[in-house]
Amino acid sequence: MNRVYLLLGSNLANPLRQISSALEKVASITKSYIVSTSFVYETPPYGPENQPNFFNVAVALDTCLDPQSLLSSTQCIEIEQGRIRQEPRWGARTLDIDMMLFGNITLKTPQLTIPHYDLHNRAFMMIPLLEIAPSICLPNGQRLSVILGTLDHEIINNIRKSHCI
Ligand code: PH2
Ligand code: MG
Ligand code: MG
Repeated sequence: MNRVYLLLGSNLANPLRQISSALEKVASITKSYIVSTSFVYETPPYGPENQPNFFNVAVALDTCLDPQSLLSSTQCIEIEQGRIRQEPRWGARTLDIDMMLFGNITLKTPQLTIPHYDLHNRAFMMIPLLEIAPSICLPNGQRLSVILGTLDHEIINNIRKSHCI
């Protein structure tokens, strides 16, 4: 059993509804149990700015699946909720489910990089994650709260707790 931290994101087609529907589906992934979920945060788009704000939520999931099997499950949920794969990089989407951390595993395959390759630059990932796991460390031992502290304060201040799940 591993504890996985997912980040759900949406900025199209009623994002809050997308998130709550996705949470129900994540809760029903085989051999996996939701341990906790963060508030929903409203976050300015990282990357291209000409798109709506995102809504993001972190989920702690205990799973007996391996990373590739869990990825297949989360990709099915993305597709069920209208995700189109050819969309522009970092562009608007109905639903994105990213694996931020998977136990203490590090992994680099063409399909999957764990920890998430850009976690250390993304306040919209670290802030919800630290809400549910305040002392979480990367597999190399670095504390995430310390990494977040190195980011620009303006970026951090623009991330707002938005809704309770
Ligand atoms: N996801 C992206 C690109 N940019 N920005 C925010 N604020 N939140 C996201 O989830 C997000 C993003 C690509 O997956
Ligand atoms: Mg993403
Ligand atoms: Mg993704």
